[in-house]
Amino acid sequence: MNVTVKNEKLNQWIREVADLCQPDDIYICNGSKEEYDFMMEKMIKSGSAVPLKKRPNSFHFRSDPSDVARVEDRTYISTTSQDDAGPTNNWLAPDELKKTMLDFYKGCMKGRTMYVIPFSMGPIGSPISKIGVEISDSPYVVVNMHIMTRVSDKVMGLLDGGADFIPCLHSIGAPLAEGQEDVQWPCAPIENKYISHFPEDNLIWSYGSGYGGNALLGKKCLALRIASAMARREGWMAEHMLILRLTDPEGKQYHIAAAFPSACGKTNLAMMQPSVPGWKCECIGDDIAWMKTGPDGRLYAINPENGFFGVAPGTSYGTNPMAMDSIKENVIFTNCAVTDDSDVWWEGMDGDAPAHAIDWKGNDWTPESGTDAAHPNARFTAPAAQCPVICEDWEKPGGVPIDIFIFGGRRSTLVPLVSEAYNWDHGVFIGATAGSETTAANIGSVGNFRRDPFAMTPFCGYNMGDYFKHWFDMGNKLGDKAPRCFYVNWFRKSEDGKFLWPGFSDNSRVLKWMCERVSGKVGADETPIGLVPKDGDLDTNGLEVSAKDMKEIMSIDTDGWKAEIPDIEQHFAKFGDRLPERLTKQLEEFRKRLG
Ligand code: TSX
Ligand code: MN
Repeated sequence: MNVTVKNEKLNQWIREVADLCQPDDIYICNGSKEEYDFMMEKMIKSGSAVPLKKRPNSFHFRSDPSDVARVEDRTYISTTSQDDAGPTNNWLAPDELKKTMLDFYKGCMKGRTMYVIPFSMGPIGSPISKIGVEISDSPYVVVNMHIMTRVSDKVMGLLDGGADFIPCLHSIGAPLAEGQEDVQWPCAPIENKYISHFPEDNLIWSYGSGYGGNALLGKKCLALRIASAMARREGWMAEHMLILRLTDPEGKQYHIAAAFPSACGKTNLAMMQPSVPGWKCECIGDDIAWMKTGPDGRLYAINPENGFFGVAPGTSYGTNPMAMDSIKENVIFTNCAVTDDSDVWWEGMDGDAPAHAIDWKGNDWTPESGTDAAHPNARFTAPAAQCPVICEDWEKPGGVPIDIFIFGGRRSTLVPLVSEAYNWDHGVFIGATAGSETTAANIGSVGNFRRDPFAMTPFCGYNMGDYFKHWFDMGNKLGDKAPRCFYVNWFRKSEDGKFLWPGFSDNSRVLKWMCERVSGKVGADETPIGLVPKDGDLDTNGLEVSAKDMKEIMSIDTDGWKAEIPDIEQHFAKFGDRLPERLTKQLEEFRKRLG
């Protein structure tokens, strides 16, 4: 071991894990550039990292084809009572799950180095931040954690001073026998993978996968699943939301937090550049928001992350120029295609496909191959500070005051471009019933509609009925200082199957209307589903959408909504007696408004 650890709880945990997992070596990380370079050099030598000539200090990794995404059916919320995990989570009793996993962990780091990664989620020292320590036998995890979280000896300093931390244990589950040669991406077979959360003791145990959210435990495991459970206990919020700042032509700032399920373009919206003249948009975060009430009673948000772990396919100068400019250097790419001139490529990138590349599986690829060159879930890991439109206040310890919550999904029919909730309870109803149609990028068949309350289904660390209740409790606490709630759908289609709304930069028109609602500059029309823009209030200057299409985008299909009611009832019924009455009341009022 390279460092003496003064924090007694940490010291003891490191010893316990080392006794259990039996690594050859223990290395305590300090987050330095030297450490990053050293680890990367080792991975280049072993053949797992490929340096990219076209992008300075950037590297490409190929995962095992069986280890390419989060494994939701191997993800557990392990609470004493199954009811506390609720109907949306996989559950195993803590005793049973820990016994199973301890067997897997026994000797699982033989032949490998055990890395101890102290990290902060949120700016180091912010009152909203939390410290985690990940123990992992994956050097790929270490370099990704360097970018995605704040790994630093300053964190170790806080720990030395007695700060508490969330233990996050990770192993790829691939010990090496004496003399055994390593493979390029070691991991365990699917049936041995476990992504386990013990919210009652703020503990994360992950085994068998080296990919993304399964292995970078600060993100989905800590900042969403464990943090959501802590947030409910402590009276704050951990949400699957982007955070952005909009500034109007007079210089007035608005802060927006928005929840969308996957494949709705959350990262694109987080970095969107307005088409409306005079309006400015800056990115604070693209995935997670931690929010606490401030001294003035308003809700303040921080981005607990330090980087972007973005889906590469579909990212282009057309869809997200600010992301493209964020990934020019100092980036880790995973499961992209590598071109003959040593750059990365993926489906949906600007320009023509390369005539030849090496695909994500390491095979020769040409446009005639008929297969994906990049895996649909290929990723870039890039420092948030590299985003050209990162907000100067993105690391402000106290966060930014949220004015607006947006809920959304991908709906080809029914849901209009934008509506505003009548009040907080109606906003919670919208969040709780929102959902999205599946695309090729999701599991499940294309075009299936699935409810995904607050885009939190895969990430809520406790019973979702209690989570709805927590939203109502936050509303009570915030009172008239609560953010206003809106519902958007960028994906409505015409009868002939064309997207009606141009989306992307033109979404600024929708955000502008929200800001004008908040500042009281515009009124709204009441409809059964909520408040919608009055004629002429949605800024369509310079927009090439016909009046007929605009009408269709905003049309309210009362019969269609009535037909949704039984599905909402079934959805709510899943939560049994944990469903707050205030949601039942919202459904009743909705039914009445529909007539
Ligand atoms: O991210 C998207 N946003 C939000 C942008 C800030 N996407 C991509 C979703 C996949 C991740 C969108 N796709 C959006 C959108 O607003 N809208 C659409 C649908 C759409 C696609 C293409 C066109 C118009 C709408 N137009 C042309 O192709 C010319
Ligand atoms: Mn996400």
